[in-house]
Amino acid sequence: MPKVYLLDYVAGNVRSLVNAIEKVGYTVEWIKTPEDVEKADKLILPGVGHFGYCMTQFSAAGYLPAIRKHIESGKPFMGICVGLQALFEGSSENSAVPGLGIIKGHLNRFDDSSKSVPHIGWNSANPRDKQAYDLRSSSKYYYVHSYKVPYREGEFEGQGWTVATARYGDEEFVGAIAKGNILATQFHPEKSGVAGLRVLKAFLDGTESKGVPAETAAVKEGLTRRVIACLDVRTNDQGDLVVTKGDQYDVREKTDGGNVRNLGKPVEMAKKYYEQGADEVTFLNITSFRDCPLADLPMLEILRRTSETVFVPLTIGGGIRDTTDTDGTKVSALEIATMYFKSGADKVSIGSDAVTAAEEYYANGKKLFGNTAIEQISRAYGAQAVIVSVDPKRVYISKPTETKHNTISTKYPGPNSETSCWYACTIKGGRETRDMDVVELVQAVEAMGAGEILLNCIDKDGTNSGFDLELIDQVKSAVKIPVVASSGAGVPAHFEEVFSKTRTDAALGAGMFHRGEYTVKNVKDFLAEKGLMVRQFES
Ligand code: 1PR
Repeated sequence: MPKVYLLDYVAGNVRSLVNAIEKVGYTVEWIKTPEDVEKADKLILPGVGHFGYCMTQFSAAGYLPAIRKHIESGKPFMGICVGLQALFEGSSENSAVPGLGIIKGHLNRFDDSSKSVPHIGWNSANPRDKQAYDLRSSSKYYYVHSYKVPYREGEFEGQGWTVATARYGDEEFVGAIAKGNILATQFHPEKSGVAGLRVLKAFLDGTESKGVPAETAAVKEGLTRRVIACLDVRTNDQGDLVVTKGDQYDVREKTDGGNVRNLGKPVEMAKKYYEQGADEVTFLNITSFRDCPLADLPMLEILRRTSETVFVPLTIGGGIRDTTDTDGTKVSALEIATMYFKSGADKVSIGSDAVTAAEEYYANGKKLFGNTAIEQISRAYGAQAVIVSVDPKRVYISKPTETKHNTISTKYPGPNSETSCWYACTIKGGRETRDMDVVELVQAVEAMGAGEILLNCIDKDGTNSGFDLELIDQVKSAVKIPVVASSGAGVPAHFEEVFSKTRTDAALGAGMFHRGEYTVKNVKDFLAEKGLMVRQFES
């Protein structure tokens, strides 16, 4: 198989990029020193995280002259995400550190006054005047970033570049840019399903579609409504790893001897949801692994196998905290997250440990410690790689002054006709309730560097009665980072309701998909019928 060279400098999920490259018929050779760059015919520079950190790493390791020489020699070069950003002159993410300056222009941060930042999800890469590398205006691609290259008509075209654009709110930015031997994408082709694999293949095969005019069809640019399939995974009483699903977190059958509900096999189900058009797949390991040697963590194998066939972002949650291995060795949350990233995860989700960290944050007068799992993983892999999974439940009160917590007035009165409530955070899968409300938690974890909130709701979980819109409204107004609404989806109309009535950034379903009542495609078709923009699966 022909080879492509990848620069091995990043902490990040390069596993999915390797899988994607192999899927389109190439093998990967790692570049470990600047001298290795000369060996490369085709070179890919992947990148996640912080612009300043990446550029400083390249520079300190002596890569910048070698990369520049490779590009100037006319050999094929592809930059992905921060790999695109590196080609520009600089970024306001760290103005002190220069970029390669191969393209004239600077990056700046998305305006977060009216939308969530980071920009996470599926958006266009719409070729403006010329086609390039099989980028299609009808396709959607997966983005995750806070800084962007603003697009101004003609600016880059004037320098001889071909540009494909996307729009987030009222900001138009560069999604991909190409000239001669160079292709750079702000989106992740390795996480963009078939559309992304096509772009990767066109680059590797050298089919850049020079000069062919772009399709003229009108394109609706913008972030699509993100639909996520979630698989709660645990070992059942027979010792098999199964996908399960609870009712308000109780995963045991009411009959059948109270066995753990077995709804199928994790890898197969993840693939099925990918092919139905799921925009992301989330695995939550709801069984503690305390008694299992870390090297044998069952989710590692599930991620390895899933990432070979599922080319959308994968999240893994459960047990991500500092811990002690069965042989007594201390293992940090960062090391556990690293094992997951190396096995194919793109994001990790932290539950119980986030609540403990938030309690310490407030006890410390809202000062950051710097060493919590969230901070460590966010520093090493970027905020976009850290999700905090919240498991709140309603606490009714007769009047708001009765509590110090952030309350809401509710349309759904409590057992004693109470019209006020607050949402208490829980840990250990809802088994223990803490004296912390959901607003306090999400604001603390945002300050620590979490990139997204997975907002479950114990009262709604498994009820098929729709999302808790009041909870979602309260959390959305408390943070700038994206929020994924979870718990309660029973029919496609519940997704339409949560997208139209709240400002949620994504919505997640579990039981309705696992029980085969609806497919992800049913949900997307319904949203499309109602005029909401979605990405459909491309085969
Ligand atoms: O605390 O960091 O070890 O993480 C444990 C993780 O496992 C947390 O993310 C926690 O939410 C999850 N978890 C723990 N116990 C359960 C359980 O169900 N017994 N599952 C559990 C949480 C909730 C959702 C579910 C939605 C949608 N699952 O993810 O998928 O509620 O369901 P629906 O659409 O069927 O209503 P840590």
